[in-house]
Amino acid sequence: MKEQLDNILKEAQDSYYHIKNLKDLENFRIKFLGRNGLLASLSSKFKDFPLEVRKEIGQYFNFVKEEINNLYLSKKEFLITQKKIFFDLSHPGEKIEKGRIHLISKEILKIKKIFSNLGFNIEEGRELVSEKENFDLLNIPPNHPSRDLWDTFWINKKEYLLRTHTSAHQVEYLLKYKPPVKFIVIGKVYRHEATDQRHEMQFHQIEGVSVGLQSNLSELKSVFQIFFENYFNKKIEIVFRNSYFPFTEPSLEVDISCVICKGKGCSLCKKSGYLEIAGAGMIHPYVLQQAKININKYYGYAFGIGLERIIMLKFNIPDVRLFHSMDLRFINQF
Ligand code: FA5
Repeated sequence: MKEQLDNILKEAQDSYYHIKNLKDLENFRIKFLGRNGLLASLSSKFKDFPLEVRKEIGQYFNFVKEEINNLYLSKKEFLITQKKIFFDLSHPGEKIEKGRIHLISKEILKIKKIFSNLGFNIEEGRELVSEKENFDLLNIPPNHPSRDLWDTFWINKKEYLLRTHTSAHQVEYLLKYKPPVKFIVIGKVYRHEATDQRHEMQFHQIEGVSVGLQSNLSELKSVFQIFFENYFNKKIEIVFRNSYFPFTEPSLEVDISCVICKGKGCSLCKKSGYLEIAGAGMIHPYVLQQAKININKYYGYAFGIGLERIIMLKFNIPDVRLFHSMDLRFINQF
């Protein structure tokens, strides 16, 4: 029996050098290690031997089996590595998983186009802004209670912060362009707040600003109407409500009918049938003055739309946290 095992091992060692590809390797495995292979057929004869002999032969059998298995594994690793390094023209191609543009980035491109057609310049601003830009210039002085509306990620002991809203760029671009002017600032904002279906710690806003001789609330309403009809590709019911922002007077909040429950009331819209998608209003004279604009001549309106909120309504997405979840089952749907 030992001699037979030696012969099998020798034969396996010789065959090892003739294995050229994965098909040869599989034949090798079947011949020596397979269920009906050479080793398996020998093991069926063990029962004919007395117990002591059987034990000794069993050990030697295991040794030979392990040697052959090691030959098999080392050749397998070699062939796989070689296959990766050398391009085999006859081998069928491997499917490569393609990346894709994230839904948010895709929608930003469409939104930029719509506002550009409406005559707005497109800006992005910076995510890191000063306290002055995010608050003071917007009529929100230190210790003013309205600062609590925006839970802030401060940097460098309150000198800089991650912008809590894109309104932080209103004065900057008004100084840059001079009226009459229309621009949007689109990008990521950050808030140190608890998350839920409608609230994330990082999300995107679209800030719109128009300053001119006749910029007024009725123009703001028609810009909203045109924007949303173009974006959703259908007529949209928009509701304007009174609100408060220190940098607009009067101030408005803008709601759209909830698509998830079709206005019936669900957990996303807090059972109201509507989802808040933007803040807006006429720019406060204090802010216009910070931008060195003659407030006896020019008026301005501004708005800040929550980007994720409108994408949720467009694509029936029930939870804002899905956008940054890195869950490919979500991302690959769009
Ligand atoms: C503002 O941030 C104001 N800067 C908007 C503004 C601009 C008012 C210009 C007047 C003039 P508010 O905090 O309400 O307002 O946020 C605006 C929109 O961002 C909300 O209507 C909502 O759609 C979205 N939003 C607010 N917080 C979150 C959040 N945590 N997660 C996702 N979206 C949010």
